[in-house]
Amino acid sequence: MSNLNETYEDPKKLANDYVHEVYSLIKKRNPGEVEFLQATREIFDSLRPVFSKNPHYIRDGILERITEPDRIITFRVAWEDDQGKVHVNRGYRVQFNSDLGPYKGGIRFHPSVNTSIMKFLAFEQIFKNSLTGQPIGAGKGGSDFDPKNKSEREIMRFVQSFMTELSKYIGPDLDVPAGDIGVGRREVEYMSGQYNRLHGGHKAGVFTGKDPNYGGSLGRKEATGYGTIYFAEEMLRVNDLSFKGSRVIVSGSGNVSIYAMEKAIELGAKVVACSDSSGYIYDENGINVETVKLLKEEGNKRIKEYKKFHSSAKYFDECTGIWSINCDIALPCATQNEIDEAAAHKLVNNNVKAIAEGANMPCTKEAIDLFVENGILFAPAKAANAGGVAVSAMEMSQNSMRLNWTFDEVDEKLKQVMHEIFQSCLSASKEYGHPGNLIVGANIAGFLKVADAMIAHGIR
Ligand code: NDP
Ligand code: 2IT
Repeated sequence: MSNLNETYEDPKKLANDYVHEVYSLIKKRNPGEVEFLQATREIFDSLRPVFSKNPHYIRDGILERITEPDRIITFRVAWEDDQGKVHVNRGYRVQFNSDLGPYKGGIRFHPSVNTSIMKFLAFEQIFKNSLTGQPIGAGKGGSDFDPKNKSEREIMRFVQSFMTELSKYIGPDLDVPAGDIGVGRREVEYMSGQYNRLHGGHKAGVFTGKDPNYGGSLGRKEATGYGTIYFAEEMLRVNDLSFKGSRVIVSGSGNVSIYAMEKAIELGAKVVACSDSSGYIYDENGINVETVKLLKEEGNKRIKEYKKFHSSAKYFDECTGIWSINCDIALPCATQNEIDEAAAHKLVNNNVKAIAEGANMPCTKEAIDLFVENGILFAPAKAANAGGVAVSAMEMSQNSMRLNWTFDEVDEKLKQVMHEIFQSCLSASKEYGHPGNLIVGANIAGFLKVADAMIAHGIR
């Protein structure tokens, strides 16, 4: 910044000018990348007090550097369907930051995938992975491939083609992918199989989220959902609340949603609704998670079919209607921007007490502002859903050590990690003048560790 010395007298103005200047710069540099700009803006807004207190970050151009990925790899993925017709999708891997360890983050297969979505997810991952306290950098990848209505063999052929290209850029000490939307254990195993085929034999620790029978960690499948509930329970506890006896709604019915529901119910909550991208089910008697697992984990079915098993359940077309249901705690666990201002108004009017983000950036800025204005407890994604990647890092450790921890050992470590993340968010929120605001706390605590590592590693 040109005026660093002149404005040093007024640290608040200096910080505001810096944030404003860099945000304008990245808006110009990343035109049309709506989700990426949304994610950066939220972080920038939180970091003002950090720059007022520590102007050396400004001199070191920390925001300009942290918002520019190390590299972005995009590639053609051609594959053949069961009828012999050739299709072309685009593959991505954003290797955003490696100051704390190898690039680490999931792979998403969804038709909406584009550069902006990949970059927002990889950018969020920098701060999330930093918060876990584990030695992992940040990345994200995926494709605009739509796994819906594809045969198992088509999915396998697509993944093999995707990995044939991506395999050149990943490895146990370089970049370690995992799952995300549309990518579960089956797809991770196909990726792993193709990687090993290309590398002349088994290489441990290239992927996480593997099958526990073949090098995966017990507890990884449950980790994101359980971790979200452990984090939310900590937040509720310090406010004299708890899951016990509360009404909960959970969007989505995939990996994160299923295990968030399971743990919330175990802690005494009643989950009354969940959804998929077509619609939602509502059951005043409480959702039966085993049925959801049967439909979604084993059956690849739509949530609509839940009604066939439970006559007390009602199905509604249009998934966003779920936010109009009366609840104490809402857990958005499906996708980005699923709670907009209108949905947030409905939740607030129904006296929601707490929100915990299982998905990545599921609430728009307007929705978050409304929750904060109304004093609703808010657990932000990069802290609340960090349990998934934290257990991924544990899977990497187990692979390196050539040994396996039990489910209970992993679950205990997950609880401890979520506790520590909660404590560091809370104490950063206090230290930087926003006591109890976990959004600010998570952004600052996640930022400080990685920013200091970047400075220690020199100007790059
Ligand atoms: P899954 O693919 O297992 O499940 C996704 C669920 O969300 C499905 O029910 C899906 O419905 C629904 N969904 C997806 N896209 C949309 C959309 N555009 N509108 C409405 N509903 C949608 O993914 P995960 O459970 O793994 O991921 C869910 C969220 O959690 C994502 O934001 C992901 O980035 C985040 N996350 C995941 C982690 C993990 O370990 N898996 C870790 C941390 C965060 P349908 O089947 O109809 O598409
Ligand atoms: O968003 C995420 O944190 C994930 N999809 C999990 C990443 C991982 O490497 O386990």
